[in-house]
Amino acid sequence: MASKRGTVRVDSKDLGIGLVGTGFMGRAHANAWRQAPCFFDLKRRPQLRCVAGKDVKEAKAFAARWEVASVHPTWQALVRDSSVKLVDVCTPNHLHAAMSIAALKAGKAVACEKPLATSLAEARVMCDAARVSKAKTFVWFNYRRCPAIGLARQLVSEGKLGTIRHARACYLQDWGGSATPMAWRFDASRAGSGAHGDLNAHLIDLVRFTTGEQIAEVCGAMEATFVRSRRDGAKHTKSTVDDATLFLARLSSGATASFEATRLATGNQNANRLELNGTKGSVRFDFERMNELEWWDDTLPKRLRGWSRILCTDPSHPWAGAYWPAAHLIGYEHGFVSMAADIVRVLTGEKPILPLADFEDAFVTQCVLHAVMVSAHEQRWVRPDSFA
Ligand code: SOE
Repeated sequence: MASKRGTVRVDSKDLGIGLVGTGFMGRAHANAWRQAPCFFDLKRRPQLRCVAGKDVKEAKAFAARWEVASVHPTWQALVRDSSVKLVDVCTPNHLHAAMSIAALKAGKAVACEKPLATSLAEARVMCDAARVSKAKTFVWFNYRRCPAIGLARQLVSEGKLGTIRHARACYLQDWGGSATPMAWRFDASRAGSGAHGDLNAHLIDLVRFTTGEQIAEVCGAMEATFVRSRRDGAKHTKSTVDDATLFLARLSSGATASFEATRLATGNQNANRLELNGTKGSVRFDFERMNELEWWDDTLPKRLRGWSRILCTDPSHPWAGAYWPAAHLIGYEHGFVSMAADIVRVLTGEKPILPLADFEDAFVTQCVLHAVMVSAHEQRWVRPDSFA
């Protein structure tokens, strides 16, 4: 039965979403839940029932702007709300575990921002809680849902690249210089790590997702902190995370891989790049040109070989058909919209367009993040699966 609370339409058949966090990701997710049923045919309509944030006034302003039906004074109250079927966790990393575990104990599905946790130990407890509750879990690795990344995965699984010999992944940003004031992302007690958990988590997930392989061993890891103190209002506060973390890896097939994550790559604003080189061809992706996938087909006669630039906006590309006519570009927010739609599909017994990461899957990525730290500190080869 549809009813109205203020100006917000609430229907009991809808899938009630409770959102925790009103920052950058809170906005990206609120937009996604609202847009998903407009673009995708879904069995149930996700409905943002309530929001909670660190500040009630801010949460009220957020609710008014994004048309969220109600505001809870605490995240605990939101988890107890019986209209909430899925708790969406978009908070700083140190809060992921407590919120997700409480929601799972209350029998709710959970969609948690990446990285899953600030440490391997925390991630393990979250995974255990998910296993016990049997509720569905999801982790917002949004870049999986770029149509170009989906196409890269399809080309690999169709054998178009042959055997993958080499993966090159880098995520280069430049917003973390000394002029950038203190924020939770620079505080190890709240973020866990810096560029490593924030950016390498995406890269590790993307290499695993597109190649279908695991990261068998890591070595040559190097982490660096260049900015040790940051302006924090009138004072200065210690910046306690890595600004850059780089490492090498071997995939389960034996292929080599390199990973670079930094927030100090001046001039590279959001260069999330992936290159896969195989025996029959290669692909290249750069998020700064997210609608494109470049493909080299090495099976063509030599005189015809060259990079082709595929505009991944055709209805035959994953998710693209839900949006605009071919060649009309999509943006950052569409990855979240497509992910919200795929989450609803899973919750209503349908298949997602391509697989989503759950806590179990994100735990595997967390093991790689952890192995890299061990490799950096002990200067040796480390197997991520030794922590599983
Ligand atoms: C900040 O570094 C950030 O917003 C990350 O937290 C996101 O995961 C990434 O997609 C963009 O950069």
